[in-house]
Amino acid sequence: MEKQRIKIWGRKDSSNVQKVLWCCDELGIPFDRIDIGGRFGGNKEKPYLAMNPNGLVPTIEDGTFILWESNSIVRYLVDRYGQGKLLPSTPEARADANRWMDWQLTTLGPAIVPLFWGLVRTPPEKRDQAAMNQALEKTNEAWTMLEDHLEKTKNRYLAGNAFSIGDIPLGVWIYRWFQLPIERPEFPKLKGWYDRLSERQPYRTHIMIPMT
Ligand SMILES: N[C@@H](CCC(=O)N[C@@H](CS)C(=O)NCC(=O)O)C(=O)O
Repeated sequence: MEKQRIKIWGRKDSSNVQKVLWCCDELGIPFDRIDIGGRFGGNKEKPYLAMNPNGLVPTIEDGTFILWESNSIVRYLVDRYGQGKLLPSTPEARADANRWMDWQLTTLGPAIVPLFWGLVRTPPEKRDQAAMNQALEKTNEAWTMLEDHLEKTKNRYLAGNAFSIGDIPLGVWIYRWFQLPIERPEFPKLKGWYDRLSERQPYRTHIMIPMT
């Protein structure tokens, strides 16, 4: 499938936009990105809502095709342009990759986002310490599950020994986790996985940027 330029709507410091940017770079998909959301605004205005009724970023336009929901976008890009790249080769490993993508949305995300907001986007005097303690506990529990998975399987990446689509949503958050000014338990397997991701240029370009 020939790669045409796609349009990505969303600010580059959004974790969900970053998944899409990282994926595009891994697959060599050319794109134009438009700043929207956060301090740029625009995402609650009619023209944007007509594309994405959630009023959240990211949204992509690929020709006449419009899509929102970051993990669905990543799956679409791999399906359309990946030619097998980033997709594990067996149904079991593909299911594993999908499972960790879903788990980021259902479990790790809801645990870590309040912690991130408290520490990075809220001035110290306005922080809800009790809520942050609870978020830290839940986040530690979630990462422990992933640490155990890597320990048990001896996988180098989340869905096998090759980097795949399954690494993208959680890979965005492992960088943020290691940057947060907190005391962290020892997670040697997660650290090894994070170090491997850090060797990838697209990861360094789109994910390892200052947190704002
Ligand atoms: N489930 C959605 C969540 C999207 C989302 O929450 N985006 C955040 C940024 S990470 C957003 O648009 N926040 C409002 C804003 O940036 O103005 C997805 O994965 O795409």
